[in-house]
Amino acid sequence: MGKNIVQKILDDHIVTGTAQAGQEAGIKIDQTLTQDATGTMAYLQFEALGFKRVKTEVSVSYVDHNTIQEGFENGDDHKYLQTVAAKYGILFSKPGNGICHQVHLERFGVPGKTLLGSDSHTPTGGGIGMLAIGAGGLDVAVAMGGGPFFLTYPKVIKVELQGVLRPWVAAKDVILALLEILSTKGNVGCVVEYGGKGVESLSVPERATITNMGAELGVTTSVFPSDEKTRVFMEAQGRAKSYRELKADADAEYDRVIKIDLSTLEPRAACPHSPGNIKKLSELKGIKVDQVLIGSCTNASYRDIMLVAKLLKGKKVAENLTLGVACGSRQVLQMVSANGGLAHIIASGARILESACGFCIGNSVAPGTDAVSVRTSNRNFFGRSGTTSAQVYLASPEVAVAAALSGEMADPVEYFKNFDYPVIEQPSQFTIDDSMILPPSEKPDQVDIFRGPNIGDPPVNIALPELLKGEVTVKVGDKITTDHIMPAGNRLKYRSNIPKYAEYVFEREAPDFSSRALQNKNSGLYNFIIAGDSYGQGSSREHAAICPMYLGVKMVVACSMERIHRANLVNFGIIPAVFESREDYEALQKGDLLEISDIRKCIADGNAVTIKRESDGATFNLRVELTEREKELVLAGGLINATKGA
Ligand code: MIC
Ligand code: SF4
Repeated sequence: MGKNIVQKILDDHIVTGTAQAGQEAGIKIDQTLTQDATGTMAYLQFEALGFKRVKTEVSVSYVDHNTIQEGFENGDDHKYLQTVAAKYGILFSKPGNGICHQVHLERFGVPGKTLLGSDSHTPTGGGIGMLAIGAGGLDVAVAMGGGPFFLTYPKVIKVELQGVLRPWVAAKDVILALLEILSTKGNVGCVVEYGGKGVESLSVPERATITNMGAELGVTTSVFPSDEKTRVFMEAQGRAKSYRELKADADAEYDRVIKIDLSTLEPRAACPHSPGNIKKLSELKGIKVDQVLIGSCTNASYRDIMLVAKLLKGKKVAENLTLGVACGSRQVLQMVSANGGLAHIIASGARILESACGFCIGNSVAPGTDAVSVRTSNRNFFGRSGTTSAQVYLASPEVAVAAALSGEMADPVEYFKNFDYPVIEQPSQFTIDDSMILPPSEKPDQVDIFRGPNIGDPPVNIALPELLKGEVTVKVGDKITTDHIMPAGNRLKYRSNIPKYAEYVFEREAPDFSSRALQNKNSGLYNFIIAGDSYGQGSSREHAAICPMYLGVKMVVACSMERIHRANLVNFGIIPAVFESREDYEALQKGDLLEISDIRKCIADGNAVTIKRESDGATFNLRVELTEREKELVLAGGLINATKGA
């Protein structure tokens, strides 16, 4: 039987485990990327694990998230990251060089290779035919040290693309259409592989928009074939030598096939407050818009920004609204400034924002009270923009410009009907200037690592006790994202200071959580988090596990859980348990005192776990499905303890 692309790459990289869907497999990682908001902790862990040099083919440390730098903390983190990179053999992409995923695609992505990144949108690399996976920083630290990355050998969903997109319908509409079909939950353990004739019409940056936002499906990653379009892109990036063709065998099999006819798609938007809440623009037109933001790792390629420039040329942004534009990388910014595109954007009345994450993570340009914001980014979780009452819609650059010019939601097909759709040709040669990517030091022994006062040691956990007794310190609903658990925005600067950052766990959901949990911890009780379906959606931030661990959380019990967050919990010694029935979830309440008398034995034996509620003696059955490797981590109190033999 032939192989699909996912199987080909995985089978080339598997070093341990079983190549069978649902089983755990360990794979070799060729490349890693980190960004500054997750990277500081990842490198602190790399150091704590005692590694002396990265063993990957390429490891890059990007600075793109915390670039507002209110106070000394982020600047210090950047310096720490730069010195660590110089010492341990890592390339360092300076702030201003662009967003990690965009820069990595341009300068480092190689078809057929594996990429592990401490950011959930690492699957952007699937646009160039990589198997690119997002993970917690600790998993990336292990991979940098040469250890395997463990994942569930996936089921593969083929998305068969037919036809060609109509003018004004964009790559973003393809992924929004897929989100409409698959939704944001229930896809754990799957990879999406694109195929079909329709693939040929999509450029690498368009494919990358699709694989980037595939993260919102909750799949492990998404991947496109590597073909002539890939070759042309790599050649234009001066990297033709790294190109290789990659396609599925004709008789490859898939677990599911979904067909999308590109020529029938209409412009869409994800409505507040979920990337899965999709509506067609025809249903949204007329909604007044206060803010339009174009940028992020999803839609800020040369193609996207040039399209925006051409659409804005000679026009003015509507009076009632603010438009902000951020190029995804310095390469894009250099090119659109050299060819005059930037001048049209400036002349239209747009604000030019830094080539960084910026607005996407809510650390700048927060909308006003009740404001409607249309963005080309990938997440519109409640409060993520920095304003809880804001209504954030996610859409293509085409939709964003139609809104910016008209002042309201407008279907670009209709709005631009008297305008020729600008075809943006891929340049035969992109501007190549890697001067903001610093190579590691040639004299690593002489590099002193800089540590500012905000940088603490990674917190130490204790091994799992035999008697687990504690309080339900918080009970949350369905689809709780890591943005709900561990807010980013203006709290981001505390990423390297766990005791301080831990004060903000569930800041909006349960403002008393942190103090209550700490009080329990100090009086010898543990904390339980009770949650509904799809707990831990969204980002890879391991702080959503580290900070609860620091506060004495030993178990999360949810109706279901997302992949990266579940792995992060295990890495930090928190048991990821699942309710046998939804009624049990309904029955447990905040404040309940719970007890498991023989938890170590249950975990070690792989038995079902039963919790007893102290007040009435009621019992609740839980499933704790852990591999032998994961059991060891949970029993030891996390990966660092297990590695050090604690
Ligand atoms: C995000 O888009 O949510 C982030 C910020 O990039 C996160 C990483 C982080 O929290 O630092 C992600 O996607 O993993
Ligand atoms: Fe940055 Fe936003 Fe992309 Fe996350 S989703 S990497 S915050 S641009």
